[in-house]
Amino acid sequence: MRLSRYFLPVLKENPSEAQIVSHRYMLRAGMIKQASAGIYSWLPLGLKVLKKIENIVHEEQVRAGHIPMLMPTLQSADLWRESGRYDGYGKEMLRMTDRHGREMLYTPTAEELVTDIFRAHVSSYKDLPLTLYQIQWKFRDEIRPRFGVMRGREFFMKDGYNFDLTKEDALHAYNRHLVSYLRTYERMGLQAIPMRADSGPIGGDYTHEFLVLAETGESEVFYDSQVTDISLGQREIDYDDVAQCQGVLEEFTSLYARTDETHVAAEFDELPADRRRSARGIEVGQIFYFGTTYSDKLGANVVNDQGKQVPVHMGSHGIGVSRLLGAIIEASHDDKGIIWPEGVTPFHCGIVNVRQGDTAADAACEGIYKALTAAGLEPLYDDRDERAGGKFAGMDLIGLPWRITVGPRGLKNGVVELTSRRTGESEELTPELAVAKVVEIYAGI
Ligand code: 5CA
Repeated sequence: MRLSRYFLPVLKENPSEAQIVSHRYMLRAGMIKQASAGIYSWLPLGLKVLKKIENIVHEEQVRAGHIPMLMPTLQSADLWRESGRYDGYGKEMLRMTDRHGREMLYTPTAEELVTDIFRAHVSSYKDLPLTLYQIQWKFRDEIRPRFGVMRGREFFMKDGYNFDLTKEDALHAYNRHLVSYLRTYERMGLQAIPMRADSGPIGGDYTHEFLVLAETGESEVFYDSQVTDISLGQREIDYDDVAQCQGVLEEFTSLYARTDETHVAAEFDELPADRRRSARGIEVGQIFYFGTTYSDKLGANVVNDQGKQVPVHMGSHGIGVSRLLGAIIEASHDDKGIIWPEGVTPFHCGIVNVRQGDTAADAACEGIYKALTAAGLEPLYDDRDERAGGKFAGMDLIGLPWRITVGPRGLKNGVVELTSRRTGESEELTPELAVAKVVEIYAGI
């Protein structure tokens, strides 16, 4: 993309409504624009990152054997009356009436809708296990929407639902989700710690929240410092291997890590003092096993191998896809702007022409642009007739992890500069080598 032809409405001043850094940078970098309280338009740069995150979530869900589908944003109230949640959900639910007087609602979560699909089409244990998921807009009329996409009213969420014959099978689905979520967050450059949590209005005995540590997080968390030393890394996971998934769950959840809702001070105090940590965190996902709560209410049964009708065991599992943009920025920025991890960056590499109009500089930039594009990467070429200082500040703000700087002085010696946004370190290389290096960096991502 050439910046002269793109739509990147960067703000020079700090917007006064933004209280935390991720909100400030998302507005300043022209990623989002508030449409009304807690509701945002996704401008081109914001949409690019949202899609990258969505794509990682899809890939990891499909890898775990889960099946994507799409349900509507509007639902009929009838199903929610059947499950008994219509009145209980309270004011967070946005309710409306259609022209025929039928009560409708904007989906805050889809346990009822997916169970209705299940009961219409599945009747035998032979069709299990089954996990369906979607990545779809949700609406919750939060009393205090704030911090930009962190606590929106309209937000993009991955919600998955497993249907299993037995509790054991459903707990394997729970473990599979835990493992796939760990992989998902790690691919985004995030450490998200599973913590024992409260099940809230979804209900159920088993639930973990995934928290990214950040001072601006809304949740208070308590943990053993050793949990921050564990990562999934490159290990091979076989999602059908019950023991392996259970092993990963135990590895990641045996040490003390809880949100304030389930915190037990007496237990925490038994840890050696130097390992006790209390901090704040951003909840980027939650998994639940709730047994037959919904299948009992909505009559989602299958015939088992004895020919008997039994209710299916279920769980639901969510990832805050739009919230993740905020969480990543909170975890990865400096005072100049965002620093995108390579896995989610909107463009792979910036190209800054410090002397637009100089024949040699223009030609070198074109060559680099074409070579990166031909290698399957997306560069952002700042080809505007602007001062170099302004171009650098803009690139730093939008946070592309790599920048190639091209100017007549370097070109006289046959070199351009390759700079890492994270370390600020630069290297002088020939244009060909700079391209090769960027291509190599992204080869493994
Ligand atoms: N039905 C379950 C799982 S599918 C569910 O709704 N879980 S949830 O309430 O925990 O939401 C899943 C994730 O969505 C949360 O972990 C959080 O990351 C994200 N989320 C929830 N509310 C908001 C909000 N108001 N703004 C942005 N993201 C949100």
